[in-house]
Amino acid sequence: MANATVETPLVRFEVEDSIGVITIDNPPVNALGPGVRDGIIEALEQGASDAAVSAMVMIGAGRSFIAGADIRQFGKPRPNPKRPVADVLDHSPKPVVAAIHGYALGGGLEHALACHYRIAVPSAKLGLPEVLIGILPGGGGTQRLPRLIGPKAALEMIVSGRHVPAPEAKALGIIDEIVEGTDLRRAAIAFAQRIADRRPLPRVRDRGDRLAEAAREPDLFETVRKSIARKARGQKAPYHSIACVEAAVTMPFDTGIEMERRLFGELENSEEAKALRYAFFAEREVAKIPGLPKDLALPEIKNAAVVGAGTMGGGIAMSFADYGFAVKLLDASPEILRKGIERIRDNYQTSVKRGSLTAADMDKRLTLIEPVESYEAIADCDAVIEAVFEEMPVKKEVFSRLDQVMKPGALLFSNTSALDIDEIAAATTRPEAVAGTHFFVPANVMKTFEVVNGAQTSPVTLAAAMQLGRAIGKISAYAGNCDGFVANRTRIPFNLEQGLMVEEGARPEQVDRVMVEFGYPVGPFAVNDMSGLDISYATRKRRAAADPSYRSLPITDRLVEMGRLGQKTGAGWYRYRNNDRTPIVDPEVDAVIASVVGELGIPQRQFSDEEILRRLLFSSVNEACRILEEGKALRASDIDVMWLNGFGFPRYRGGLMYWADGIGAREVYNQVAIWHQRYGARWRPSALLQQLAESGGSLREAKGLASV
Ligand code: 3H9
Repeated sequence: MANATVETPLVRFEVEDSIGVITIDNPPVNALGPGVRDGIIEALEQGASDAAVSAMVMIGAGRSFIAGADIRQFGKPRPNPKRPVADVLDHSPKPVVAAIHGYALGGGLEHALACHYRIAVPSAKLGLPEVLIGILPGGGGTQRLPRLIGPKAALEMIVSGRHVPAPEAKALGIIDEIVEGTDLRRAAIAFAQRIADRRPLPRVRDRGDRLAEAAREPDLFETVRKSIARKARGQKAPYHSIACVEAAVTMPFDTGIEMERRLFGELENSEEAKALRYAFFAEREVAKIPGLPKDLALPEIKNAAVVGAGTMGGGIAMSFADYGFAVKLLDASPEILRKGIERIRDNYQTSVKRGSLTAADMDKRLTLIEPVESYEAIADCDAVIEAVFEEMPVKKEVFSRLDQVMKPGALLFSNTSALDIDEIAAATTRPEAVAGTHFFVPANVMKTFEVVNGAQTSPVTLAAAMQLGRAIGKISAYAGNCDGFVANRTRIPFNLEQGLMVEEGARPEQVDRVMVEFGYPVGPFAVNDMSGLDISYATRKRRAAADPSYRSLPITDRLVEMGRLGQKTGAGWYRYRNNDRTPIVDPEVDAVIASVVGELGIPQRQFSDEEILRRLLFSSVNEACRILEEGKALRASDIDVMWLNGFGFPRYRGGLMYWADGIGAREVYNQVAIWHQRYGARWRPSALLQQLAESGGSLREAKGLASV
């Protein structure tokens, strides 16, 4: 019989069949916001003092156990709970069982680790993802997890921040029991009754057995530090986390906890943590399109089709298959289709060899991709994504064909990266069903998914495209229709300045070094070599033909004309040895640069690292402001999300606009204005940038004027 004894809005305590059930009810994800911890402590005290209670259960209401501390509270003054919940649990005279469904993350998992037992439904996910927001598990996680599962497995979880599925958590020893069936609460009460009388109470803090593993692997911590050196460059959180786990092995529990608390305090307001928190919320905000009715009934997309079996089309088809969707891959040429499927198989096989995919999963995914040769074969698909050659007449022909064959209600998407979506839509009799869905390269890997809203795109089509991106694991972001849309349009000035600085005397390897030191995984010239210099060559020719004032890049063009297309030909901006992707500085490139600048009579000078960084990024900031001013993007933070997930911008710097905001709109504007004087029209400051500079406004909070 249930008889409620304590009631706070956020935490409930009820006694049922002699078990005290503590329910955390703080929607949407039961984050440990203000009041939640105190509520839990009150409930634990209530349970401890109630003679009718023999054991307790901690469970989450709604869709999750506890997703962690309330991230919105970090960096702000906040009341501390009366005592750490874990201390109260450690001193509890009665056993407490954590009953986990949905997510037990960060502080949520740390609460569970301080409980005496943990059970979970099979679909639950557990993790300590603090490192992903620039902090470390500050609620005892770095001390308890290694004691429970051994330092090696704990390090892997804490340093990666990954979500561990319940069955794996059981195998690791985090979970005591997996609960089948639908009633977790009932199962938890039954479990609590079973263990109610067992003594001593199993406290993770008292365990030492698994820590001994570290002695058998004396290099463990150093090896992990080395293994993350490249990825964690410029960041403190991963290293502080490792230091804490090391403390778990070398120090008494309470000393380890003190160290964890101290290092957590150091990280909470670090620049890296602030930037990563911003990125976390920006990635949630980007899903929201103001003005779209919330209750739109969206068509269900059960099967999709991709037109064009080239590299891009193949990557898009893989994106669907990777998320369990059946997809038809259409190409009129049987030869291209055969090669396309082969390329997909090769890609999957590489993943199998690397160990990131099982052979069985590869087979499953391959069977989801059905090659077809006729438009009629895709007519009944719910959505189709065109990924043919990037030329307007070709796109129009495809859309006119799609218009003839596709069933009513089908969504027609174009993967164009720059072309006018309205002109493409005009090739159909149903422009309301047409939108752009721009994937980045490689399509199956990159997360940015730009959804381009045409003048006639209906709200349902727009919302369905956004939803589709999320369904295949992408981060959907709104873009208005303009040449290059939002992501590429903000990136084009960067690419131009990169080429021009080399004409003026900067070395490609200097530019690459500056950007790698800034935090990019690879420098922009090395990236050009990876993607192939010939790709941008075609785009440049198209733009030059359309716009007589277009500034071409004669050095790059010369390299292409010499057959130096990048890694695929063994030479581009750099030289490459057989089967080795390490760029080697090549005197032949120096000769090309010298000859082109000699012909054009461009004076040469030295560049400081700072000038290179600012010239590349400020040009993009200025363009981003112009895009916002035109209402083609909704928010500056959306642009940051695109740069983080599409262009490799270092996440711990928050994104293009966040980074520039750290310098300040005034300083950015002043520099842009100076370069406008020196270099001419392409540096004309955007009106929005000027306005923000004058008003002291925030770049990262800038909003576009679009209304959907
Ligand atoms: C921590 O625990 C520190 C401790 O070690 C020690 C401290 C002393 N706080 O992502 P969604 C919001 S650090 C505040 O769209 P999903 C989110 O903003 C924390 N808000 O749903 C969104 O709000 P809105 C460690 C949060 O189903 C709404 O909830 N934990 C938090 O795709 C729905 O979120 C983490 O880092 C939070 N902790 O994914 C976990 N979590 O509707 C962070 C979510 O206004 N969270 N919100 O836009 C996640 O990874 C995902 O949200 C989760 C659900 C996987 C849980």
